[in-house]
Amino acid sequence: MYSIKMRASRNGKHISGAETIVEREKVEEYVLRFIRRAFSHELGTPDFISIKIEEIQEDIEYVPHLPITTLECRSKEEAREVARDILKREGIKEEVIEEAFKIVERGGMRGASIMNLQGERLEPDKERGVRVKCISTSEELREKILREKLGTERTVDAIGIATKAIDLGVIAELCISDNPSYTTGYVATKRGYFRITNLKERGEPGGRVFFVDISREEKERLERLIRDLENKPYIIK
Ligand code: PML
Repeated sequence: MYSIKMRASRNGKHISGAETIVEREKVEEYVLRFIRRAFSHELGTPDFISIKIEEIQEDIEYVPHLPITTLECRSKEEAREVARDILKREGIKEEVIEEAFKIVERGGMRGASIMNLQGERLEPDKERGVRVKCISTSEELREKILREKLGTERTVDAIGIATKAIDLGVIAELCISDNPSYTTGYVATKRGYFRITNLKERGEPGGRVFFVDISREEKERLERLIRDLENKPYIIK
């Protein structure tokens, strides 16, 4: 199996990224798909595209996807209330949730913030955050999501990230797209992947926060989690 990673930027500013894990026969097809994706992003036309192809040496984890539910909300206020309720059910306190909303509202991070149940940010690089990599949504799951209208192409990527993070012990994820016109976000927990419409207004920034039960002192646990989020290969079925 091969990992393919794409990132595109303009004047050094990130525009889009994508990755997958595929069999040798699918490599060319995905490289083409990723190049097309890089050139059709609403944030602009890239002046730099990097494509990295690597053979995967480690064992791959095959994990079933979190069940997908869409919760239709009429306003950002209603959507945020829905998100809060799901997070509170996992034992995350109101004030910690508000800290997480501040991070996504500020935007500008390429990766995720990692926040513990005390509301402390644990990611070593607060500008960049932690990038969940080495992950692929199976072709069957992609087709099912699109055919049954469970979500969009963005859901296909995000369900991979969310399922991997929860499988690695993350309690919950809050995600709002950094794509200006994509206002559907989600909260993921072990109970499922809850798409929430209107989680932001058009044009607002976005970001990701992983909630974890790890204290500041547990450095080894944190390092292991970050290493696995970044490098452990997963295929989501
Ligand atoms: C992003 O990567 O832009 C975030 C994706 C959010 C997907 C929400 C959905 O399932 O529609």
